[in-house]
Amino acid sequence: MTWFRAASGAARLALRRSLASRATPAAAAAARCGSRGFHSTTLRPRSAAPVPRAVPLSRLSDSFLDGTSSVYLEELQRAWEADPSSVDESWDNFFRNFVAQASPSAGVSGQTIQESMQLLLLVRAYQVNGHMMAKLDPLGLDDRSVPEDLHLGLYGFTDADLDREFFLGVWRMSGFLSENRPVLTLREILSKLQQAYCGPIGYEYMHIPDRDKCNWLREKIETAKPRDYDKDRRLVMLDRLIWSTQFENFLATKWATSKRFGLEGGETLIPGMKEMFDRAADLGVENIVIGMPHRGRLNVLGNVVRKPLSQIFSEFTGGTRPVGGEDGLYTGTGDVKYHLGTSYDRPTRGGKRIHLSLVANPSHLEAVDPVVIGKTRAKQFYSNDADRTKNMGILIHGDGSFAGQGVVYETLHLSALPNYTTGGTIHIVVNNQVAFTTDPRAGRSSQYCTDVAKALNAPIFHVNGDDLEAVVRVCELAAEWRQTFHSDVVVDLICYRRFGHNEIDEPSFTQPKMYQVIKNHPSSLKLYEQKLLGTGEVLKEDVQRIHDKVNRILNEEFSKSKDYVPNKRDWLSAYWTGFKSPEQISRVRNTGVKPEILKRVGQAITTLPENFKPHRAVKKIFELRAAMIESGEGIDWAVAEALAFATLIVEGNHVRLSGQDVERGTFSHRHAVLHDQETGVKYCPLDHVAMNQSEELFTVSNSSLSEFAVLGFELGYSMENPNSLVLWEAQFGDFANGAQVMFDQFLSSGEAKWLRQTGLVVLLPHGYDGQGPEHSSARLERFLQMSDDNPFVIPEMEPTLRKQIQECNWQVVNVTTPANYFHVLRRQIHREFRKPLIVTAPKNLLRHKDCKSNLSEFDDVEGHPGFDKQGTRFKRLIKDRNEHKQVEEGINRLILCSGKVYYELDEERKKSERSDVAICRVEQLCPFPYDLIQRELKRYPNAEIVWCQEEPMNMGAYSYISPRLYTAMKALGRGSFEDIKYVGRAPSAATATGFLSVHVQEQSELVKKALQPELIKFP
Ligand SMILES: Cc1ncc(C[n+]2csc(CCOP(=O)(O)OP(=O)(O)O)c2C)c(N)n1
Ligand SMILES: [Mg+2]
Repeated sequence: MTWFRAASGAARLALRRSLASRATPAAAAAARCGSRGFHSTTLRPRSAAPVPRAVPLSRLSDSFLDGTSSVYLEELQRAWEADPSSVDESWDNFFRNFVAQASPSAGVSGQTIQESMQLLLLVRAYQVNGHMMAKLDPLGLDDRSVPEDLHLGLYGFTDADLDREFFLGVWRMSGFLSENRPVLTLREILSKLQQAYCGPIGYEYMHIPDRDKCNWLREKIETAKPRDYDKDRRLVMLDRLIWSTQFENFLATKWATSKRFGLEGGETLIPGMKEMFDRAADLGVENIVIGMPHRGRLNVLGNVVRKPLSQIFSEFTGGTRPVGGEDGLYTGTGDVKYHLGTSYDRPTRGGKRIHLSLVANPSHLEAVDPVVIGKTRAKQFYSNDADRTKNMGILIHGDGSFAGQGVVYETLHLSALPNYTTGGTIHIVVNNQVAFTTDPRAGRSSQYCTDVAKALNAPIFHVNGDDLEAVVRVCELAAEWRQTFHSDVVVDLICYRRFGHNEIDEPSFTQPKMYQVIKNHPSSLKLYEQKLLGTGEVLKEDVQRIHDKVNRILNEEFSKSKDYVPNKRDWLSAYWTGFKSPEQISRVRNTGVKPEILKRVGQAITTLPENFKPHRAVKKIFELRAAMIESGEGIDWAVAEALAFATLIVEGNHVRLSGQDVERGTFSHRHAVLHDQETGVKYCPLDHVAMNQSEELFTVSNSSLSEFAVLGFELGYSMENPNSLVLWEAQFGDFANGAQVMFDQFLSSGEAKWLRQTGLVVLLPHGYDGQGPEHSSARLERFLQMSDDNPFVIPEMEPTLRKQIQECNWQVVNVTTPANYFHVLRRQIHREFRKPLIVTAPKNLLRHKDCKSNLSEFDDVEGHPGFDKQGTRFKRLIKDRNEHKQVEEGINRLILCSGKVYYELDEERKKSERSDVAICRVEQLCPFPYDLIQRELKRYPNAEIVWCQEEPMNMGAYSYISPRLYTAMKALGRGSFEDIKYVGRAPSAATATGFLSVHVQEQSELVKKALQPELIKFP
């Protein structure tokens, strides 16, 4: 494994650096004083691009441009003429191209090597920096200075040279520098360069360290004539632009005071997207998953995704919340119109159909990015899209958010990871040159808002958003790139925002000059109409006819919208048919597995191939695991988890676990992937549990070091198909807050807002073992605080009528036995609805001598310990381990607790011989198991009720438990708040002490206090 991924040779890199380091004083000065709008750029000294072959660095120590070089070159040339093999092969090629081939033309014969070199550098300068002279700003406000390396003078040419002929061919180069080119005058060379690189499109691709990719682009950019669209094609583009423009106008007149975050100023986005999708469909794309922010969303929904306009208008009026009607209609709490998602089939120009889904998103800009990518990847899995050409993700961004939000970078970094790649995402930045009220110069430190994508070697196409045909050209090119190279590409659509941030905002407060210009600036539609009318190709009547048609349809749809009633649940995508909404009762199912299946898969996951050489310690672990399966005793956490995965896989489900270091496991307990110590070959036992198991059916993957994007990715993945158990594991639970937006905006509230279910499992290692404030707490309290079950109302708990979990926004568990972990994972799939599951996963219980289960607790055999009245299931509460009768009057204290503190309490109870104390484990904290808690309260009528936790009082489950426990007690006449005795750490700002000795003392004090003979004081 190398430490770098790039394919570039070190020599090429060094050459670039060598050239880049020679900034001229003028360039350096420009860099210092330049501002940072896209239109007011810094001049960065650019590197020349690579020569065909790496040249020994020693020969590159002097500049190509100074006098010594020419002496050097002349010497080289003399040596080459005497004996071509005496010089480096690259110089041999160079001389063959520039001297030998140039000789046939009389005009070229005078061309010196020095001039050839300089011309070469000039062409390179245009390839690298031509975008700096491109006419990108529709408002013409850019005050970019032309980089010095685009000036002829820098290369020693003057106007007198303009009509001299030059030969430019370079070995193995496409486009302008192709060796097959005829000779050209300098004037022609310049004009072609400017046409290619300095028109309405600015190309940035010379950062891509791949000759073939650059050549592919050069071919498209340099040699192709600007694409001439025929009349029919132009009429289609015009039609699409009219739709885009009229749609916004229509909304503006009908709802003059409503916020809609209109697209005005960037209307060419819509025809651009449509043309991109048509091209993508021609190239084999069948499914597109789209993520986008507020700006232009309604327009995209209506015109691109083809959500019925009557529905959009109805939602705009605010009248969509359905009343009565269909059984089990599922409405949630809803969201504002510019956040909703949807999906439709769209016919394409080429006569195909393409399925488009727009993912619902929160206001948090860019947060939807990884969700879209994860969903796309899941679509690829489920459609066997091995080369990833049928399913594609498209992300639309704002200029401010693309540059500012870190999740953009995190998401880009997933793009080439084997278990996260989707074969390339197309990014379109709607770059209106302002973010709310903030100018680019205050919003980013980079020249372009898209610079972040350069880190990933994505090509970037900046385009003047007023030039419809240029927009269409780059949109098509982006689709072609994606389908050819299966990697990300960026379209930077430079436009403007005609109105304020939203329609009721005043932009001139903060951008007065820009808005003076915008006021008098014609729309892109006007400009395109003028262009077409100007050529005589299209007549006024043609244009008017389209306008009339669009207006008529908009008005008809508006009339229909008044009677629009949503009559089907829109949350069910194909795979979800039959799944229940919270309003429909779902049966509780058992999760036990037949003993013979347990044995069989148990053997499969503990057996290694014969010639495989695992690490000694791992070998031992696998021997122990095999013995556990064999004896059926002492099953530990890791084996229980593997059994859950394996049994789900043999039942045909897809299982995917991702997160940092999950393959081995942060605590070296999982060993889901083993490494042969001699060959380095990997082996994943869970890949071999079902017959002919496909490679990806079980996926375990170490992720990049990201929480936000990786959790988002898995969330998106989990939403595609309910028959997949998708898990994300944090390294330690604390780190989950790096993905807080995902928890707040998506996981805890996504179903309520957008009616989309997910059964994503989040594993958050948690527990106080003295590792300090940053490795102890998963911030359980936060997840509990976001739970939406009413603390003062006991819901229906009768098993056949119970919908408690369905009605709750998610489940939070703190499980203490391997068997219970097994069942809670299996429960995620063995039910007719999906709910996120937050698991505070253990650390020291992974190897705790008492934290073991017997295989009989995993099976479905009546009479076995796991089997109770209803069969074998996840236990929401674990009773005291001593067999107690239905009523135990002799018990003086009932300790309720959750998590690993149980084992410490039990140990202390043994030591202090307190047979009058019962300890119950609340395994499922949320939703609160009222029925089981009340059962235990009744069992111990005389017991003092204690809540014991190891977290500080303001953390852990205490705040969540106490009102619910109070509600349960009150219903039984067992007292009030003051009768819930708290034992745990004192309130604290930090989650834990950093001193091990203090930790040990605190821990032993709290455990002792829970078992003290005297009554415990409140609180
Ligand atoms: C994460 C996040 N921070 C702040 C905001 C508030 N906000 C809404 S729109 C906006 C400006 C966005 O600018 P840009 O990305 O350029 O998109 P535009 O509105 O210009 O299309 C801001 C800061 C937000 N929605 N999300
Ligand atoms: Mg913007």
